[in-house]
Amino acid sequence: MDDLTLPAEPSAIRFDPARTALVIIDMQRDFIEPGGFGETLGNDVGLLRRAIGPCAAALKAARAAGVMVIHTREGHRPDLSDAPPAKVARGAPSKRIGDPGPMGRILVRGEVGHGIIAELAPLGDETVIDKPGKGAFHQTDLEQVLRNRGVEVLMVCGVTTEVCVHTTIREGNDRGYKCVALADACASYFPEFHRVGLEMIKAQSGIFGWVSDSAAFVETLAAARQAA
Ligand code: TIU
Repeated sequence: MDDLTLPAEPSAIRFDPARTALVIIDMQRDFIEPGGFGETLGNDVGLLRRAIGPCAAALKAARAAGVMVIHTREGHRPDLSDAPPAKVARGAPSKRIGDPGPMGRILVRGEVGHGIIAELAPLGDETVIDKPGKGAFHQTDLEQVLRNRGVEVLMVCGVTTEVCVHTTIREGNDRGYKCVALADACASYFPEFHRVGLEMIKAQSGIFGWVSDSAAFVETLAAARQAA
């Protein structure tokens, strides 16, 4: 397929669906549902639900168009050997990483809370990246996976905008990927941080990426299918 043009800010971006990945960041129960990591930090987890529908729409469109889909999950080994003490000890959460909660141990791999929400459950042939940090490249094989598929453009969505989405876009940009945040498919516990986080990406002529939205992504892929 020829390159497509996605409406975005600060400028439209051309992308080849065969060289593009939809990267869905950390749409896990631990961040989105009560009783998980997000709530232990004192956040209103309900604010993140607004990203679910747009993520699901982008996911459906990517699957239909054969765009590579990558899901990430933040979390740690059960023995917490990969959890930096500075991360575990930080702040005054109601429960720390590894403590038992209503969805199992907080932010620990294999627990119910660590799983991706049912609405966005990965299919068997989709890549799931387990990440110990905020960025999806840190201490993972994401870069190898992308290189093996010749991926050049990352459409990034998920939670939270200014933490794991931002860190991943910054990491991807420094590695040479063109990174696009799908604005409505991202969310934050702090709506103002969401807004400003997106502004930061596209400021200075797109200092580390582009900002578009789920409808633009869906419609661009749908238009290409109709034209084919
Ligand atoms: N707390 C918060 O806003 N985010 C995280 O801890 N991780 C992710 O963003 N996934």
